[in-house]
Amino acid sequence: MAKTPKFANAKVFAWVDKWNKLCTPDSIVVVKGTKKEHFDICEMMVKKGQFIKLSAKKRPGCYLARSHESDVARVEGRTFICSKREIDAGPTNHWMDPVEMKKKMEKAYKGCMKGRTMYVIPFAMGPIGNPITQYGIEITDSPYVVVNMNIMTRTGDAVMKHLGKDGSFIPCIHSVGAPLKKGQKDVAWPCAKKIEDKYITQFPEDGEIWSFGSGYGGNALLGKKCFALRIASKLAKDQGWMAEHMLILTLTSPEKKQYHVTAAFPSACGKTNLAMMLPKLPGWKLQTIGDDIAWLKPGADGRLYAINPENGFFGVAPGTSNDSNPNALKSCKKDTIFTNVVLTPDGDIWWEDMGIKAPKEGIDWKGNPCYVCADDPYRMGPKPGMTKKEIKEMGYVAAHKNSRFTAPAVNCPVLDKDGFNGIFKKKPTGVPIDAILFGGRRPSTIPLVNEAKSWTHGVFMGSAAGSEVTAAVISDQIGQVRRDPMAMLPFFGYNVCDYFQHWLEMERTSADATKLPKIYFVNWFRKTADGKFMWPGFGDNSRVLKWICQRIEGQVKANETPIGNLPFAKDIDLANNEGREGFTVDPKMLKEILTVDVEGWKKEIATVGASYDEYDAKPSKDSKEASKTAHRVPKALRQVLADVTAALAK
Ligand code: GTP
Ligand code: SPV
Ligand code: MN
Repeated sequence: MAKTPKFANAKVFAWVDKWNKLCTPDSIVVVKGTKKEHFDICEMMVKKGQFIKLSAKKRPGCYLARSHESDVARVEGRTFICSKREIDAGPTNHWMDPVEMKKKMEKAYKGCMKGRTMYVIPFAMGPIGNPITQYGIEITDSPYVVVNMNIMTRTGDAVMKHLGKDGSFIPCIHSVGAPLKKGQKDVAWPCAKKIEDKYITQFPEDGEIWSFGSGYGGNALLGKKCFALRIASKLAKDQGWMAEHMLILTLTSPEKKQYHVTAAFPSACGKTNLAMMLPKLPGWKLQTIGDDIAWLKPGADGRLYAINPENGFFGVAPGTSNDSNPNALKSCKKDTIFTNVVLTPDGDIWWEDMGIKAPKEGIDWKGNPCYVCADDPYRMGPKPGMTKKEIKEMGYVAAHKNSRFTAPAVNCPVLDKDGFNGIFKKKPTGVPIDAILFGGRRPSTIPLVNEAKSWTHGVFMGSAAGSEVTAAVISDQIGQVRRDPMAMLPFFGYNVCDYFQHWLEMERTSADATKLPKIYFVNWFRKTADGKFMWPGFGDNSRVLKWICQRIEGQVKANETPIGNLPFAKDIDLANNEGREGFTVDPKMLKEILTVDVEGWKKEIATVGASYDEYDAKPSKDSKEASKTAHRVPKALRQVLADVTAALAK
């Protein structure tokens, strides 16, 4: 049995000792967070066949991993919020009694690290020492998780030192759930293969995260969704701040005025892209602070101040090209881990819609050979000489739809270094937010941009968000529209109704509510009847950001409609509207996506009402305990719903 190492911090010792005894690893390594240690682990994984080292010339410091076919995305069906009372997890979460869940999971953890090394990762969510930053200790038996955590969070000695003798942290335990017998050879991607053997469990009241059976993304990199969203959203509610699934960007106008914008879009709906977008509009400059998560705290001046708790980007690979997101491509030029993309013969990587011609031959995400398509040099198929149509009909892709790159934020050429380090005007406050955007993937009905008439109306817009389900989650509903309030559906750490109420409270408790950000709803994804995007998106989205800045400054009028304030088409700046087909704005389409589709909206609002009914306390054994107002959709939001319904009927 491995001996538990000494730690200055008694709580860290107790956490590691507990799991050492239960999981019985062969050895224990405490992660120091040095470059050498990081690359030593990567090279060890190369030797074990778990990583492929990419060309030192084309992708220095880069590696490719291929996951098991059962382990390619978040598993929402196996994600649990284990509060004492079911009603506190709410109707959108899977729940189990925490005592029962711990008993059940402890059985699974028993001996689960046999034949493996247990890594102890001290990590920070946020710049070390920043007043908003929080800390964690993740125990894992996955070296893949260690090197990904090294990129996605700040790890190692500096964190341990900051924790000192009695600093607090969120304790996290993770195992791939695949112990090795004596002499048994490891596989390329160990995990529990059956979905029902995987558990992603949050204990919001204990502030603990227990994950078992998966090695992929948010299931295993526990600082990300489990901590920075599920656990943090509960902390934030209790302490009066917000933990949101939002990018943060800095926008500078030609007049050199700076704006900070956050945007909450569901998984694989455009956060990374907007966060590092290259504006098409001349004179506008955009810089990145974060691409997935924002922690926002109210300031004494009434404004909301935000930091990015992360240290890297876990970005969707397919679709990332020089046309769509050149800064993301540059971010993964070095020191990046790629998962489930295509390996090319020259030791580089490739994916669908990378804007680069496919190699003649490659290895697809499953490790099988793949070949350039006969009639489209930008596609690959599983057999030589296949046509685009044949490949499409098979539903074949060479890079998995949720294949990802894990890239260090410092690689991003447009990183706002001050903002990224939580600094504004030389103080560690985070950046003051001017606008909050909500959005989703909506082929119909939802206009390009819609401004909320008030904070409450904005909260309503967020609560009413819907989006097509994407490959970021293992689901049989991919492509169908589902309600995804504030893009947080999979990430609420508590009851969704109480979360809505918390958003409303931010206005009530603000030192100056007139300074709160203005709220907008955007939709880059409207489609024509024959399935073509009506708006070019990407760099052209700068045109919408400019309109938002002009609204903040009171420089343009808006079309006041029953659903909110829409731009007049003439106010969307079409400067530099040149480029390839599909990458320019069609003024006729622009008119259409700025018009209220009254019949579509009537249906939309009815669906929102139905979702509210579902959120209202479902009968559970706690229902009697629940008061009449808690755990119910706030009256103020029901009122907006009624007002919009009435206005549409006129
Ligand atoms: P998560 O990391 O899962 O939270 O996703 P995300 O919100 O960061 O999504 P991301 O920016 O990676 O975009 C996902 C997919 O949407 C990619 O394939 C993009 O090419 C595509 N996409 C992003 N922005 C736009 C846009 O403005 N228009 C269109 N048509 N597609 C977009
Ligand atoms: C998402 O699904 O929203 C992601 C990817 O950002 S994961 O980290 O796997 O949750
Ligand atoms: Mn995300």
